[in-house]
Amino acid sequence: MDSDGAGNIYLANGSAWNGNSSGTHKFAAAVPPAPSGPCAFDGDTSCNTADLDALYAVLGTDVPPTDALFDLNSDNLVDAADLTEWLSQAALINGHGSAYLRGDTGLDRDIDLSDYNALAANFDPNGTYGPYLWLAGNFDGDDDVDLTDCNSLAGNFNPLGYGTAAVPEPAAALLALLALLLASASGRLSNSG
Ligand SMILES: [Ca+2]
Ligand SMILES: [Ca+2]
Ligand SMILES: [Ca+2]
Ligand SMILES: [Ca+2]
Repeated sequence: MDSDGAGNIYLANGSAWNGNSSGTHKFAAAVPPAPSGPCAFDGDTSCNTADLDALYAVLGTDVPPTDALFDLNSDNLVDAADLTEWLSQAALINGHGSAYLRGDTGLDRDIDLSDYNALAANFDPNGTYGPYLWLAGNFDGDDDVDLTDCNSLAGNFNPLGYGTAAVPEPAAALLALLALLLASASGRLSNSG
């Protein structure tokens, strides 16, 4: 038996396995398919911020020359729309029922003080010390961490976690109840006025 550099295995003529007289049998190497999809941006199969880092490196480019792998919405551009698509597809692949949200620096399904602190530590509206990655609080893939990024985080702020099941946390349930009470109270006021 012999093998070559490509991983193919050859069974030499005359061995017990040999079924013909033409020479050698070649067993083709099983070539694993190249990883594809949103998790493969950085060359592995897990969906995490490393893929976003790779996406940011080619954001604002055309396909081709950029690899079509990054063009998740197939419009021959790699831009913010593909980032949005990644957040949706990657969350699904990781078993979540809704997309990751801008503001969640570590993709841990909450947007809390630690996310805010990451953004605050890197706040740099002119991008002087950039470019910045997703983990640093740059949620739109440009070179800065500015008010746009801050507004994304503030708008999605949810320390209890987002996209969770329908059973609300006690605190969230309390807030929802308060909102209902306020709404019905103001409804009564406007009806009586
Ligand atoms: Ca990956
Ligand atoms: Ca695209
Ligand atoms: Ca988070
Ligand atoms: Ca930004």
